[in-house]
Amino acid sequence: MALAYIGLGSNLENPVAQVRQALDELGGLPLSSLVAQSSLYATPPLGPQDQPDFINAVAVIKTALSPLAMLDQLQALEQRHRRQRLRHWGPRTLDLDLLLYGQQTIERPRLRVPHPHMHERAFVLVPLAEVSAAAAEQPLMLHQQTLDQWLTQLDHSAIKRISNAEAPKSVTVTATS
Ligand code: PH2
Ligand code: MG
Ligand code: MG
Repeated sequence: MALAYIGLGSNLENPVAQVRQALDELGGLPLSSLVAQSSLYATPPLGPQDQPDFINAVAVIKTALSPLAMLDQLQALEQRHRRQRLRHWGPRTLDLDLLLYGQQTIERPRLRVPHPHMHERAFVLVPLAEVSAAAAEQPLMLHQQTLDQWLTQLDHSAIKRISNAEAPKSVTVTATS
């Protein structure tokens, strides 16, 4: 089993609902369970500015899926949210990025892990910092710096938390009498 960190983003067709639903769906992936989910954040668009703000979040999943099998699942989920690839960095109903997979470094045509731009993006690192404290035993390192060090170098003043982190819905606690 490995811990996989997934970045979620949406800025079309009720983004808050898209992200909430995707968090639930991630918990239902085969051979996987949702370990933690961040708050939802409203974030100004990176890239073309003539598009709505994004809702971003990060989920942590414990999984026995391989990285490429996980990528297949994420892309199938994007399709179920009627994701279309129209414009580079343009608006989308749902974007699911495999940010980290255990300690692995993956350089494949289809998949690069750690996600090559994550350390430059406050809309990824702010929610990631929230969940990594809960999920990881040691501080996360990216390119020889901790997450906190990267965060101090980024402007995250425009990143607004809009809802609190919730316990994963897939984890149900049953009271026994
Ligand atoms: N995703 C993009 C392009 N721009 N901007 C924000 N704020 N959040 C995103 O998730 C995002 C973006 C392409 O994946
Ligand atoms: Mg993305
Ligand atoms: Mg993507």
